[in-house]
Amino acid sequence: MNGIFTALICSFDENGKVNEKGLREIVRHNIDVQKVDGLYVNGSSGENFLMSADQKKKVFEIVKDEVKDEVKLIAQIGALDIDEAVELAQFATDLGYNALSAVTPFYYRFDFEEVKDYYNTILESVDNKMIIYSIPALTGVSMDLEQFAELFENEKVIGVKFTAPDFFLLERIRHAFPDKLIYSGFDEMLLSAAVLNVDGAIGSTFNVNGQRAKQIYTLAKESRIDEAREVQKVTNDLIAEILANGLYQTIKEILKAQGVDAGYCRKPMKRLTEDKVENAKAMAAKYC
Ligand code: NAY
Repeated sequence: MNGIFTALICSFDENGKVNEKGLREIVRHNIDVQKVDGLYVNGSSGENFLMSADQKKKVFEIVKDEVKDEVKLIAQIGALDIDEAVELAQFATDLGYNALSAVTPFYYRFDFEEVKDYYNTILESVDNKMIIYSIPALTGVSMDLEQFAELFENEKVIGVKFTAPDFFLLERIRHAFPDKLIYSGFDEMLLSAAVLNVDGAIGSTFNVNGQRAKQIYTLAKESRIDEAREVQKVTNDLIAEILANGLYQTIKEILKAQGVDAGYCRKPMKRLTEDKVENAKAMAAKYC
């Protein structure tokens, strides 16, 4: 389960329906062109929190059917409706997903006991492993070292997707839990996280920049830091342009420029203006 995992973008048609052909093409592009080690399915980048449970199931099915056993698969099943989270956990497990991940429950400012109960409830219902999905900037849920330690007491909790810029905490978790898996979640900080000896990374921009992400990760593991820094610099030039243009929409337009039917985002995410579509095409020509 080590290495570079793409936080998979999903293709939707003009009406917000899952575009199966496009989704399969995105999967193939990630495996055949970006050559990533695995896929993280129905995360933020997959617009998970904008989809119905049926749509999420459809995505899990299509991706597994396309991938078979070519790369590792992590299913993000976290949901505010805990019954839905349990149902999706069982569904993805039955399909053969290698591990589950669940975002920390958000919106209602749950206390830590409630967060812990959420993970234990999901894990009691399913025979699979769990990667905590921590993304404080979007959920408002920050956990400290002691709280991660409590979650890690459950042996089925095998690691964390750490999407935060707190490298002090990241180092403390790494030091305290050498046997848990830590995935870096901010692509623009991949080199810094790799130097701290994370086990891998999960990122949205790997849909279009996976090869460079693999280079950064591998070079850092080989202590070839000067070379890794050069690749991170080009990567961050691209990420800065993507963020300024509209994150998920731009990734989709870059894919389209390469012949991948990446479709549209679901509402209320907006469409790119023509100018921004042109910007994305220029990024594809320059970086991909
Ligand atoms: C997810 O679940 O899809 C992720 O969290 C992937 C991590 C990404 N975070 C978000 C919120 O999209 O790849 C990052 C991020 O897009 C990238 O670093 C640019 O900031």
